Amino acid sequence: MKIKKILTLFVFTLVAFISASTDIQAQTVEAKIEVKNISVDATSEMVDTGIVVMPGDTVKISAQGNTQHGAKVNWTYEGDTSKGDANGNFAFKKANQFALVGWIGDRKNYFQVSKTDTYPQNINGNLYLAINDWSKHYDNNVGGLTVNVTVTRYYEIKAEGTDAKAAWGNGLVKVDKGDTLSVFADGKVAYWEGGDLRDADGKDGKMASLLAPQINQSALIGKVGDGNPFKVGKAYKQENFDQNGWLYLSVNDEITKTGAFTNNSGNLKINVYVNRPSKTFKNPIK
Ligand SMILES: [Ca+2]
Ligand SMILES: [Ca+2]
Repeated sequence: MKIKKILTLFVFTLVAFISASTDIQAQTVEAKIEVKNISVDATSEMVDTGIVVMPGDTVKISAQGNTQHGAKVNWTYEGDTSKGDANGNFAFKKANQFALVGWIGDRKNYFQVSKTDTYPQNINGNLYLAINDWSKHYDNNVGGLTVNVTVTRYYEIKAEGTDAKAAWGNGLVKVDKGDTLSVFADGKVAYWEGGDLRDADGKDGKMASLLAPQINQSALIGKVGDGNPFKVGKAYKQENFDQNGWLYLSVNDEITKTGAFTNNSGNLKINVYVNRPSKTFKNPIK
């Protein structure tokens, strides 16, 4: 009872703090980045999910499908839970045999997906996945898992001076050729503290000084790698993506005007969905 009270107070204080800071400090973003249909082939010793996990992120992983390792016995992402840690010759000794494991950046910080609620915090790195088997004995494996990863992140869109790179911020997710990318944005953007709040579709009017001069002002904009910026607005969808690269999102403010990217306010809630195309596993289960 007491703990619940303290927790409620803590959450309330946190919410109050977040809403106070969104009103006065900067353009804040709550982004949910979901990558669906990641193929973890049982023969792969390492699969890069195309997501960089940042300190403070919340990570959720779910998996479907089966794998076989020698015998015609199907294992889910939980692996063989009837035994303890795999040990012996297994690639990931402190995880169940044939279980899905993941790691952020350094492989030595691996975790078993089905046994992990809280992922390593304060680590910055690519999220990798693999299925636990004997090291260097992956070729004979059959089947694979289809994995969804969701990362929730709070950050600010902010840049000092005329730093366009900072205005675009960190890459949110790696988009590959053939992916379907959808982005939905709720919330408001203001060009300065206390300025008019506009939705992610922005306001009419283009200016040479904008981060994306060909797109209307204060709109939510995106780019993939070094590609041309495109308007995201409140809703964006592109099927069968035609380029590879990191997805960046920003608001279309005047980057050639020093200070323009430090004084914004408002709060955007952005949902990014990357749907990978279905793949056939190297050795399908017969
Ligand atoms: Ca094997
Ligand atoms: Ca501004």
